[in-house]
Amino acid sequence: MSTVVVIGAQWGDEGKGKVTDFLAEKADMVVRYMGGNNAGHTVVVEDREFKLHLIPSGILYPDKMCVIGSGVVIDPAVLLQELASLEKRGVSTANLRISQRAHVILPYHQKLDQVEEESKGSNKIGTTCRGIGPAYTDKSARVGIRVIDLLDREEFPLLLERNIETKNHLLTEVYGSSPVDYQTTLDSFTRYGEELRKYVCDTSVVVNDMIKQGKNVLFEGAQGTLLDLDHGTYPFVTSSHPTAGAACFGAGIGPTKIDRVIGVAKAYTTRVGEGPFPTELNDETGAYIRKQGGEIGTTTGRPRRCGWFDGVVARYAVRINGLDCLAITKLDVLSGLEKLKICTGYKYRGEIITEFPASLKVLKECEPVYEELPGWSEDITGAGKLADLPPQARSFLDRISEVSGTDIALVGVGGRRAQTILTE
Ligand code: 2SA
Ligand code: GDP
Ligand code: MG
Repeated sequence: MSTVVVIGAQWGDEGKGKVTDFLAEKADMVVRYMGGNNAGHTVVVEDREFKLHLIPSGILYPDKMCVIGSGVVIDPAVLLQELASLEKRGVSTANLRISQRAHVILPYHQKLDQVEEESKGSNKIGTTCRGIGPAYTDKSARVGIRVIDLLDREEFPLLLERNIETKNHLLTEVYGSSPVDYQTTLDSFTRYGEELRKYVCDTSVVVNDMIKQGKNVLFEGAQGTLLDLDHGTYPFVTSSHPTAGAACFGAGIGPTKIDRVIGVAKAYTTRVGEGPFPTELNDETGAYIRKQGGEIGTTTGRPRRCGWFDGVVARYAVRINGLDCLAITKLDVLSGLEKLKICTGYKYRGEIITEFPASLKVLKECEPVYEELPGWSEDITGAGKLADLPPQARSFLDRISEVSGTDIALVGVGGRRAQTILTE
């Protein structure tokens, strides 16, 4: 296995948590390298469901090292809650390491996320309102507060004071909202820092040491390729990089250290939040998929928009991430549909487009070109190998592989660890 990056090949929620958990059995370390508690990764172990936001999915195994890298933005209150809730359920968090260089989400980030969204009206992004965008904005503007600063009793009050002054000006004068209180924030965040101190270190050293020793390291992506700040449906994206390249800078390793990249995609497509979605189904079939697939946001509880598998998106994800293969999840959700569709291209002003367009104006005019395939009615949630699947399901997978231009290494037929088919 060696070093493997697991990324979302669509708009997030492809089942990265489940796939990471499945692969983690053979891993020595699992690293989260990007995003924050906007992410919601669901892992089902036997009958117990875990919804992880910041902590890598490997934490559910007692012997795996888990790392939150420098590319992640951390809301310490949420992280402490997640740690406490895992401990309460008997999951040890002793193997967690947190990067000194990760940036901290402060209460003004969360407030700014909310008021900025409100001020956009119908142009809102549909963010998770967790302060992710404003925290990454501060990081880029070089005024962010890092975990190492949070732990510095002299530095933290000064940085906080400087930031709170400008953020409160924005909050009150520009957005007409209420300010954030300096002393309350200082007290609570100093306490959070002390509680987290034992986990904090230079995680790049830890990850590189593991790789040097020839150990198996998994890099768990967050969100999806089409939400990437550079390559997604900008501006309807997150403020970080869900694509594979980010595993390098978000974990502090070089590109030469990555052996394999796996893209996770559903057998259909979902999106949560605003923004273009060419294969969206605003009909009974979309509602059927939402219901069968339990397509509700893991973090915010918002209903997810549902549509057919989009081959243009898949090919784009293969290219942008250099995917070696795909893991196709939630095939079981399509059982019972008489006809299935796969989008093979977009029709734009009479011409067929096969590459994902950058312009949202063009995208808006694109009509998906569909290929129709027969569905199956059998329950496939007990299938343990490809041969157990109905021939229609196997043909559907074959076509997804052809249209995407890559192999399928894993197929998900249910939310549990065991409901995973290895194709080789
Ligand atoms: P943000 O909060 O600034 O990152 O939002 C910007 C856009 O990114 C989308 N986004 C997501 N899309 C899918 N899943 C995500 N995680 C949660 C989940 C979402 C939830 O696992 O279900 O619970 O609503 C996630 N996080 C961010 C977001 O919808 C915006 O379109
Ligand atoms: P992530 O953000 O990519 O980790 O995905 P989420 O956890 O937000 O959403 C995926 C949902 O699908 C979770 O509820 C998973 O338990 C579930 N899931 C993952 N793989 C499968 C599968 O193959 N079949 C079914 N029915 N559910 C799955
Ligand atoms: Mg999710």
